[in-house]
Amino acid sequence: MFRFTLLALLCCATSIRAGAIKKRWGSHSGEYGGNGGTRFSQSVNQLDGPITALKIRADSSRIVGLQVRYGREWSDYVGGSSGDLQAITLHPGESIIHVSGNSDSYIRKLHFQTNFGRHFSFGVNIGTSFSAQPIFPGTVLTYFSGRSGDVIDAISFYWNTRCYSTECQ
Ligand code: MMA
Repeated sequence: MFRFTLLALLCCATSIRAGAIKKRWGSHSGEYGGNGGTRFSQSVNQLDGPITALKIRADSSRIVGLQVRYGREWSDYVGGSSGDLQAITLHPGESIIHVSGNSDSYIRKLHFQTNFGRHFSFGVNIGTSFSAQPIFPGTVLTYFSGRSGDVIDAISFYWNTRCYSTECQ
């Protein structure tokens, strides 16, 4: 009986601690944009590693599409085919720490800032501006979700510690 109680205590103490650790680092910004399109989430992609590159498609008025590389693996492309595609490759150890932009019923502009002081901007100043950053110091952009159809209708940003394993650069 004593052994059982001890085991139960150990189990619960551990899970409470694990819960607290998770809560301390993860935060979420958004969703920005409208209700059109269908929902996408790259939450599973974060298991491939930290964000290492982005491809963004934009036309004269909207952010049209998005593809993200997690570690060495590209996510599915979401969005449409109009406009021009541009790519950003992050340096080893570089992460996105702030995203600002503009939105209304669509995502009009995305501006990424990294912990290496680099800035990348896509799209135009139509709609209302937003500013998204993590709550917890030292955490970074770990994945995107949102809504897409012919363009990116809406977007959310998830922030957490850069790496889940010690092997990660
Ligand atoms: C499609 C459809 C809409 C979405 C737009 C823009 C043309 O319509 O998916 O629901 O709002 O694309 O992405």
